[in-house]
Amino acid sequence: MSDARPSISKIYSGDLRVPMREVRLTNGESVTLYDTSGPYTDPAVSVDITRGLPRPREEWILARGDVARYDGRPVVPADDGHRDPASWNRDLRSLDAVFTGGGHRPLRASGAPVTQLAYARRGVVTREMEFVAVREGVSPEFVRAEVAAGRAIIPANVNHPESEPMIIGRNFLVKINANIGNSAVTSTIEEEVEKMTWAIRWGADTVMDLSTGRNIHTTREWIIRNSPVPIGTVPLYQALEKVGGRPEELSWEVYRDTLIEQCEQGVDYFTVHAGVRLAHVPLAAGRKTGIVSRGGSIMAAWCLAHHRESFLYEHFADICEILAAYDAAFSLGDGLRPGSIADANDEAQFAELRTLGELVKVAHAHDVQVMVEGPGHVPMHKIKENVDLQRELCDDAPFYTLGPLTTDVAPGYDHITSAIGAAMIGWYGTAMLCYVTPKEHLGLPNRDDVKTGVITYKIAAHAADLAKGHPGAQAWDDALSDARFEFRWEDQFDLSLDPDTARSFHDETLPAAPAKTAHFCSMCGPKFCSMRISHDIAAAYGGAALPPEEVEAGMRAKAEEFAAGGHRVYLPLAD
Ligand code: IRN
Ligand code: FE2
Repeated sequence: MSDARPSISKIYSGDLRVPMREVRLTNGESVTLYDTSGPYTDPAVSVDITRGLPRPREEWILARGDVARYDGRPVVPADDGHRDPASWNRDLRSLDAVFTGGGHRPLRASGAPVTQLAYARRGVVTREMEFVAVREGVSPEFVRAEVAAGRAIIPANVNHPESEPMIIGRNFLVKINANIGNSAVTSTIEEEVEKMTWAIRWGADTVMDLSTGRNIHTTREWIIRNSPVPIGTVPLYQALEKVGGRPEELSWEVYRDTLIEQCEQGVDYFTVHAGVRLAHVPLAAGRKTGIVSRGGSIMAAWCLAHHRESFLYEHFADICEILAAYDAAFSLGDGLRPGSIADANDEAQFAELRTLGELVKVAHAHDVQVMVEGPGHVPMHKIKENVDLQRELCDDAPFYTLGPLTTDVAPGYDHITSAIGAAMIGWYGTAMLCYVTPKEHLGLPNRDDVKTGVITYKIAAHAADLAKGHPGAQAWDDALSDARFEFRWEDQFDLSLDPDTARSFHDETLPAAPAKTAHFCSMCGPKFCSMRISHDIAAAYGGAALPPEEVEAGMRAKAEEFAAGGHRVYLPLAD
């Protein structure tokens, strides 16, 4: 994105300094767009990723007077490689650059829950709610009421003061999440931070760090300290690392400690696969593609190995108490989501959804914010049922889906097979869409894949916003359409989701500067540009509305002209 161009700049609205992207058009007008990119696109701020971002929320959090700082880290089990400070230092020494922004001393509730849900229910409009209201163009009271009703969540851990609050709910703009994370075939920590900043500059509203393997704690520390968007994780992945990758070795204690560790770091929301109950596992046995969720298969393996009910399910209330103390939100995992068109909407999937509905009520009873994850692979005609059922069973808690992919036959293009489903499910009311990149099912996404995934999902989310009639959504389209119709090429590029690509495609065939003001493009050429012809017609009639008789006479004359020309729509090029 050419943020250096004077036509696109970062602005801040009001006392809370809500960031926005302003596009100044060549006709003197300007358009303000939602901006997720953080301080990275503000030329006035220089970010040193080894120190972390400024902390705009810190003051708000402390002013509420209901959290306390730990004096040093409270629980560091000696047998835990990932939590032993000595091993962190070992990790740090292995890096090229050392993270100096550490010394982050975690906050925790000193009494009652410190969640946005708890405040909203007490009638308190928090700074976070005010911030979100400005971003979304709605009243703070509307935000509070939606959060209080459990219809929307503001993922905002008290230990992530670097974040710029955002809201996830069916009555707000549809959001998108980008997954990043290293794996055994690993990338460096700096590369992971870079993937996060890259994803948000193209519009990711949240980022999930799905790292496994080495340096998992340190990687996450770097990502959170440098992220202006909420960060989500799946704590089960790190817990599994701690027990050497053997699911049957997992225990509630290891999981609990991992959860606390991540709450202290500032993770804003957690995928918790508590809906995979022992009794659900056999339901997936007859499926075409079994259990495709990583977390789901880990929990299924644990349940079968011990022949016991899931410890996540049994300890769900304990998990709620932990999350309530930091205001981390739930993203209830869909461990039994269908992994193929054949398995969509089957009994395993919906049995899990019924359990998730139960768990939503438990979370709400603890004042913990909660959203619910959804599929997966679902053909178009089976999508709506998913949303209707989720809404009914989960008390309107926000739905957050992975696509869904609407067909299985296009590996290499699953950002597209899934964006079709994402646009539909977003239209039906899904609040957040988890992106799918072209590498889905094939490999780890690289930088280009991340960008393609984000842009593809911004398209799906915005298409849904338009269809839902979100106030303000269409203004962006109108501005771009006007620019297109009036041949303001630079404005068209600047207003697009991916200005760089739009500009470079145009340059491929018409690189000369004058082409940026030309009244045609290379697609139809000067003679056949429908937009230019429309202008000519308007100009021929003086550009003003004519009386009906004159219009009719004009039409007749044009018809005769057309007949005299031999009824040909496409004229051969004369030159
Ligand atoms: C989103 C909706 N359904 C699943 N997701 C995402 O899948 C979730 O947010 C997380 O990023 C990832 C978890 O994958 P597994 O462990 O369920 O495969
Ligand atoms: Fe899949």
